[in-house]
Amino acid sequence: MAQPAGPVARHSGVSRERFRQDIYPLRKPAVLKGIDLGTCTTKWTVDYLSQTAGTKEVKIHVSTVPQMDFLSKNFVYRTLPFDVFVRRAAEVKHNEYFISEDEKYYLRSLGDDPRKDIADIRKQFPSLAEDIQIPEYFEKEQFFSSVFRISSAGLQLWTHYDIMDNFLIQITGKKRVILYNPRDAPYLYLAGTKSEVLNVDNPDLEKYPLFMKARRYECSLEAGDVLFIPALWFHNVISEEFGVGVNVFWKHLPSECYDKTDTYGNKDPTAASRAVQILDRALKTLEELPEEYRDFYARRMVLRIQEKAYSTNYE
Ligand SMILES: O=C(O)CCC(=O)C(=O)O
Repeated sequence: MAQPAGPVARHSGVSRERFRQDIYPLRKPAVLKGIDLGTCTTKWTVDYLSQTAGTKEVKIHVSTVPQMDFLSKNFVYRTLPFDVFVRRAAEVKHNEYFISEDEKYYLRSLGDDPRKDIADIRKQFPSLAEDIQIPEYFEKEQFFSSVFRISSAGLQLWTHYDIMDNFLIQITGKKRVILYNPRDAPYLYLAGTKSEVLNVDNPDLEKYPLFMKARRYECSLEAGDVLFIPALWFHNVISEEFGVGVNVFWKHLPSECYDKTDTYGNKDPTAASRAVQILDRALKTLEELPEEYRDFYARRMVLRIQEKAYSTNYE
């Protein structure tokens, strides 16, 4: 059994000004309904997408099970022309497949050279980008990336956080999104930016007993909805239908805080990475002490971190 879910606020017809003044400063997820997203909401059928974007090759995740696990890597990466990928992702059983006839597909689009280029649908998919009006509720210079998220029905993406604020714009299809407050990170059994707890609806509480302490928020996204996911909020996404999303990330910290080599937008801010390296060195230094002393000084260090670095201004 999962924790009872708290609500995610829903707002209709939110203007840029209202978002910036009333919603954004709360630093909480919110579903924005009724925003004009352009013609994509009616045009982006499977036929139109395949004909318009054509045969451009895309790297996709292919999985025999709906619950994709990044940590145990229960999926494989394959490449398909975009039109073939969209048709396959929209069907339940496949005549042509990689592993099994009911395999599931997931696209998180990338830059042309993912080591150097950032995903931007205006560059990689210009003919489709014309159809979408991205709600620019941030300054133009803050824009970081725009990413296609296209998934088979039933597919579930592991719980993770991103370091930038983002809009998950659901153009077609339905999703269920489960979110956790960044403050509940201690209960999520993290490995890097991802949680080990895959089955958030029915978690293995013997293995993950603290998971029940994580406050759960849940919302449904219908075609045309935009979910604001503030940086560091954990999210797990279940595609209830085949659907197309566009995920827009923007930098809300000064540019110099971000890792310049990060084309995905998921590397920790450079000061956080440096602090973690320093902590690792401190832990190595503590190993010079016998256990009794190591324990004593480690606890004092934890107290010092709590006193000096924890925010008091945090619900
Ligand atoms: O919609 C999805 O498939 C994943 C979305 C996501 O991870 C995000 O908005 O950061």
